[in-house]
Amino acid sequence: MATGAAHDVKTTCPYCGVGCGVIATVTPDGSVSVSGDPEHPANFGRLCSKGSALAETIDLDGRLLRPHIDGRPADWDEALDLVAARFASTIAEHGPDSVAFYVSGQLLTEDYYVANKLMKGFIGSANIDTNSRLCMASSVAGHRRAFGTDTVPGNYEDLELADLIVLVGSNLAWCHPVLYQRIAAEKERRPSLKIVVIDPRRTMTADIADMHLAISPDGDVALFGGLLSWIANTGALNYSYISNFTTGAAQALRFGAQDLRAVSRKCGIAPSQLIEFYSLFTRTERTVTVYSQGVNQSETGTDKVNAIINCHLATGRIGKPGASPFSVTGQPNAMGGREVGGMANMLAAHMDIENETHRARVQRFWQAPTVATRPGRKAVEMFEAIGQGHIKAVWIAGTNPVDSMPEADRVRAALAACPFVVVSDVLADTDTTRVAHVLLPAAAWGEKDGTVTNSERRISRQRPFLPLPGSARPDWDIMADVARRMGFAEGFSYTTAAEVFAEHAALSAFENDGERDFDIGAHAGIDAVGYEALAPFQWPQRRGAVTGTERFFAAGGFFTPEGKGRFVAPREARAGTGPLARLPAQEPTDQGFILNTGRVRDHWHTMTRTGKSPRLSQHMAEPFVEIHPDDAVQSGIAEASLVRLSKGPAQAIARALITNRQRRGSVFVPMHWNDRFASNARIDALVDAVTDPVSGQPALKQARASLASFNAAAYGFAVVARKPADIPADYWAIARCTGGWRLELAFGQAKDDWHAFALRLFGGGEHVDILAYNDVGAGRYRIAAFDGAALLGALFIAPQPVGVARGWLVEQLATSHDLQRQRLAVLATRPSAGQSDKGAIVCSCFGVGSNEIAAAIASGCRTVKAVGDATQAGTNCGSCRAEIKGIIDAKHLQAAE
Ligand SMILES: Nc1nc2c(c(=O)[nH]1)N[C@H]1C(S)=C(S)[C@@H](COP(=O)(O)OP(=O)(O)OC[C@H]3O[C@@H](n4cnc5c(=O)[nH]c(N)nc54)[C@H](O)[C@@H]3O)O[C@H]1N2
Ligand SMILES: Nc1nc2c(c(=O)[nH]1)N[C@H]1C(S)=C(S)[C@@H](COP(=O)(O)OP(=O)(O)OC[C@H]3O[C@@H](n4cnc5c(=O)[nH]c(N)nc54)[C@H](O)[C@@H]3O)O[C@H]1N2
Ligand code: SF4
Ligand SMILES: [Mo]
Repeated sequence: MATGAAHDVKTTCPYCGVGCGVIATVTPDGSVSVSGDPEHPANFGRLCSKGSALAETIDLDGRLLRPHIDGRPADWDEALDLVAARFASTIAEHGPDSVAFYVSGQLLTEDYYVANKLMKGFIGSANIDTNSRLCMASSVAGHRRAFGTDTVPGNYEDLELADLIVLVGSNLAWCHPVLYQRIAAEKERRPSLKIVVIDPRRTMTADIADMHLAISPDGDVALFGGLLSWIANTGALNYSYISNFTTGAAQALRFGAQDLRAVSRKCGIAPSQLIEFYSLFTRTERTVTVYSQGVNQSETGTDKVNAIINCHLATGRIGKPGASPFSVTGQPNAMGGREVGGMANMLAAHMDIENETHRARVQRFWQAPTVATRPGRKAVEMFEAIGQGHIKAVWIAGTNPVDSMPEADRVRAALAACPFVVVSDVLADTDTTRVAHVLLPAAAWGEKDGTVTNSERRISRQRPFLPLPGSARPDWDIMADVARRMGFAEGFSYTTAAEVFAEHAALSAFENDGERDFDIGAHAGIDAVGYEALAPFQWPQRRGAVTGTERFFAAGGFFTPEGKGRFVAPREARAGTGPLARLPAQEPTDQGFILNTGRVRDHWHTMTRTGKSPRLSQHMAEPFVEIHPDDAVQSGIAEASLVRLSKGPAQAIARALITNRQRRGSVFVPMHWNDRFASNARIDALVDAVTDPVSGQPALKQARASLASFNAAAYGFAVVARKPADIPADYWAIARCTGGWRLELAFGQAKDDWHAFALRLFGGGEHVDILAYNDVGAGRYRIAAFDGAALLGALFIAPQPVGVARGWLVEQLATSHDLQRQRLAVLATRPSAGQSDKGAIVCSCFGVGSNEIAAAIASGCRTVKAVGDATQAGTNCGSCRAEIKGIIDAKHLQAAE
């Protein structure tokens, strides 16, 4: 690496499917900083809170640096020989379908390509599935039904060109923040741009919306069926588009034909609001409908996708500037995984496993000994088959199914009982690595080299800027090495990621005369130099093409056999049971609450990376459950108390967050917390593995759970400089902060000796100075321990949820306490003169808390910009601007009352 001067490397953010360009600047002393790439067409320089904090997540703390076999370090030869031998012997004894790969939309295209080639072409099974099954499967299935292939017709630019953006089941403000910022900026520039949010919860995304439709869970098929009727009844059908380019309109329209009151009852939205939305949609030619997991993760996910696409086909609003349906991808390479056919029911390069011509073509191209002839097991079925002993060897790469799969306890038990489990990960200790026989250290973001494809089909390079640590290797390289050891040397002789990419590009163009949408033949002969320089581009980019085709289907050209786009009526209609014979999930209380799950702004999935960042860990520091105030009263749950959620034997404990942003009868729990960060918060243990019959995607948003107050005799809050080895509390949640960790605690029974508990928690040595205060009668106890001027730990115990200045206490870990007065202030949690408690962190970039924002508002700031000028909050990445606006609005409401 260059010495002397800092150098910049252009790469792509490893988090969400927006796919922002990032510039990593490496200084001669090895420190790294990141900024947005102003030239990248996804973000034009912007980054969200997670992207901005990337440099905080690349340290080697907790990294897996060597292969391990049964818990002991091993070298690569031993580990890979074992993997190859066990896979080969299992296949020899039980056939190719007795093994499986479970991979991830966070792998790079090159990794994914090699894994898929090995399983489908050389092992001869299609038992390779991916966490994209939990994420994009319904969108893929819906696209294939309507378009004949898995194509996203539009571009990000369409969001700026639209006059109406409908966001369905998408919390864009938190989950695709840079797209949200692009929309927010356009809305500010052009207030006539209308935004409608359709979500059972009033999320932060709803804060820029002109209309929020608080739909009942799974009411989407009815809502968009009703819209289709409305379009027809008000003369808004685009007859020429329908007759020239589509089929199936009549049947879909028959399904949609229902009166408004029936629709209203099914989707829980008042007729007047429906009319308002339907008229707005009908009269606005430039409409983009963006959808995400509130659509995909449902038992009716594929029908929801088609119900949305039907409305766009009916109005001819597809693939036109500012007018398209738009499924946004979650993971950085969900789209790339689809291109290589990394799912159990796909082949490669958008070819179909059921199609004999396609199979023969792929086999010929790969010169493979075999090719899988039928779809393999989809994620939920795959783990069932592992549990039943049908699959006897599994390789998991880049995903953490013990936390993220529905019925997660069964998944854990299945893996624990499986004869041979291989896990490739970047971390040594996750809930999934704990059940592995062989652990393989993978190269992480910043170290690995390859490509990813974002939501608008744009392929960008991830480039390394850090050396490979320990003996870590890139995923494609590990997979290819195992393939060679299994006797498939000729198909897997790659020495660089560029070679893999060149082959993938060549396959996309192989015998493709326009029959297949995915074609990047322009890059088929790419060499190392070209690959290094590869600038972001959109597919398709056929051989000889200079730029990609920007949009699909404005003038037909679908990939179905008849070349037409298909309207698809939902399955109730197809089954002849009439419109929505089965009602969508309503809110009955006898079966418990509807358990809706999803994401928070500053955490990523199972927190393996964002959990390392003090900045990102302050926004939401523990698992929570959002409950409507009336439901809280009925269930006897008080604000900030703890709630026990249960479903059968599975339980989780989370903090009550009582809010009228939540619907009655539904609760929302984030998916992120797990055994590494909380005592009892793996929410997927409570989620049933109910799947959409077409896509196999689990209904992760419509589980059920019962709620009860968790009766704690004592609550605690602590800050500690060193991470405790164990935390003997009935409830705990731990979060990183600058200088240490913060902990929330609760106990079914108060302890007799809090002092001993505290010292165990702090890991205190002999020369520790202790200040303590004990009010036995009131059940209050406080202790602070200092090692010289450094705070080693402080613990606060109370019979109710502890009310202390958390933000201020956290800062004390990084503060010097030379004077007794300063130490006493910690014990009293009383900021001394000139200091104050920031409150809960809202702006993670500048560490600005809610109290500081409230103070700015009290001193006269009336707009997000004014608060930003006064406090800096919201002036870097902008991810918190919706929350700042929320605080301003709430203060105004208070003032008006
Ligand atoms: N901060 C952050 N960003 C992320 C991720 C992350 O972990 N953290 N993960 C990335 C990934 S992989 C993904 S897939 C995306 C997901 O991005 P999103 O889909 O935007 O996120 P979710 O929070 O899973 O769910 C979106 C919304 O669906 C709503 N919903 C639930 N049920 C229904 C319903 O029946 N109908 C409708 N219309 N809405 C419903 C929920 O209330 C929720 O607000 O985010 C990506 N971005
Ligand atoms: N209840 C509920 N469950 C859900 C969801 C929900 O909304 N609700 N959402 C679902 C969705 S959409 C998704 S996408 C999944 C996500 O769920 P997971 O994929 O299980 O979550 P991650 O935490 O992203 O797991 C990624 C793992 O890969 C490791 N890793 C990171 N980089 C690399 C690499 O380069 N190579 C290798 N080999 N490993 C790497 C990380 O350390 C981590 O252990 O969760 C699903 N589960
Ligand atoms: S929006 Fe944020 S998380 Fe998503 S790619 Fe951009 S910087 Fe990364
Ligand atoms: Mo996802």
